[in-house]
Amino acid sequence: MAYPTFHNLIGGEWLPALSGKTILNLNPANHADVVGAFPSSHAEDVGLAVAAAKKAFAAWRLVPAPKRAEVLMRAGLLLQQRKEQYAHDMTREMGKVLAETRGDVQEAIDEAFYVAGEGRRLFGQTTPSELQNKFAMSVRMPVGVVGLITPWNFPMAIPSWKLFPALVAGNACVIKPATDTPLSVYNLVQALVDAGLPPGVVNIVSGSGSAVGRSLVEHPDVRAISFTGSSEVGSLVAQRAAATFKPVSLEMGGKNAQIVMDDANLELALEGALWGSFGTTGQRCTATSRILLQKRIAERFTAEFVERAKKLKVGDGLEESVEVGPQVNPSQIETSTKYLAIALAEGAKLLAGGHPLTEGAYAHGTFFEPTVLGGVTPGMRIAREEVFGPVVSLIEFDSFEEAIEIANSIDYGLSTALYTKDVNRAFTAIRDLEAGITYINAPTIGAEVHLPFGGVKHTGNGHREGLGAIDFFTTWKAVYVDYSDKLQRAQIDNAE
Ligand code: UN1
Repeated sequence: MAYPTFHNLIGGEWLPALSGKTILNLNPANHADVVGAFPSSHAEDVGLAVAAAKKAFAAWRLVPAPKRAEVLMRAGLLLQQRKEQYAHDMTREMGKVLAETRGDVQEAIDEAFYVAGEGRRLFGQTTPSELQNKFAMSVRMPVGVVGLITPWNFPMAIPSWKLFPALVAGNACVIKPATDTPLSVYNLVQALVDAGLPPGVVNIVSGSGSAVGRSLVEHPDVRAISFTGSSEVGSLVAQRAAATFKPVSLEMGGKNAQIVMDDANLELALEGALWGSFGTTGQRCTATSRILLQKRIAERFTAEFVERAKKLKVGDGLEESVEVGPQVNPSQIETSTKYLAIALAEGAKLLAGGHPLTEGAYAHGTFFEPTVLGGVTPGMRIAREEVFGPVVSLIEFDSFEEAIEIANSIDYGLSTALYTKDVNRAFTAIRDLEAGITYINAPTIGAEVHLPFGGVKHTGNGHREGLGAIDFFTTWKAVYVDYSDKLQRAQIDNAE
């Protein structure tokens, strides 16, 4: 079957990788469907892109921020017009169902409109000087050329969380899309280009993490790196970036718990658990992967949850009736399979699913049954390590305090959810859950773009996307204007 070939975007020109090599982007629901061939780039391509970005930065940083914001606003409007096409492209390359890929494009639209408003804020502070006739203020400056390394699970939304704030702040970008889902980044950047973004302000270099990602992280002219991916790779990114003192924003794994108290609205908790666990085929950093059940309702909840999980329709995300799409690639299936074996060996009980689907309509894709494990205890690896697939563990507890302790007993701290009608417990959980995000009576997924997104412990390194991204993509400058017409020595001339 014929398929299109895509090039890198460098300085406004579409160029093949210098290696001449490409990587095929396959539809995970049907590997015979090739979405396209994308460049397999290396350090030399990154070098060209960084040089182009550096050149473009010189002019872009001088464009008034409200004007920069207008480009984002126009890009958001174009994304609205193209939403259906881009969602379709995304389902083809990533697998998640159309309702969700529409949501992913919508999140990029939301981000464009949210961040466009920032063009007329980018607030600094004014503050009194300790000296007479002296004015003191702080202003935000762009960082320079920034490197963006983005994941496959939110192929457009997460790139938009990085690109748009970086751009409104006046930075130039080199983005490396995930090798599984580059087309959505091309679509996002195409909207920016069509909205009037000057050449070189955003450059795309496609290829592997070990070649392109690493070169970006190590390049001396790249001033900051924003990365979303696994904690394992994030740690390497941070270590390598340290050599050139680059600030790094890391958004990584999760092992997110939904706690269900015995006073909860059980129907609501069931719907939330099902959506949180199996939405995006469990491939969200915020996916529910532990459901903590208070003993009195555990049996009832488990029976109903298992029944509903078994009924979920798995298939090609392009079919509107499908509820759970494929996993993105064979290696994700291997991870799900591996963790299932580990869990069973540790004594967990398989209550639903548990197998890759390989027959009939599933034969050419990477499908895994929605899987529920019971009898899981907090010390088991399945209760502590990220699977990033449709595999969820049920853990029982006695008291609220025990639930909080179990929820906090892991290395990750991204998202948490509590289902209860008890307002005192809700606020106690908000205070005590060690996580960047806490939901009350809502699932662990569903973050909105204008709130801070990120986590604690091994989930991140303290930065936040959404509200917080501008902090990462700007650097503070302190400005003193002395209008006294004489030398005023701080800490000396004004000391009594
Ligand atoms: C992710 O979990 O990988 O919060 C990103 C959500 C989405 C973004 C999720 N808005 O569910």
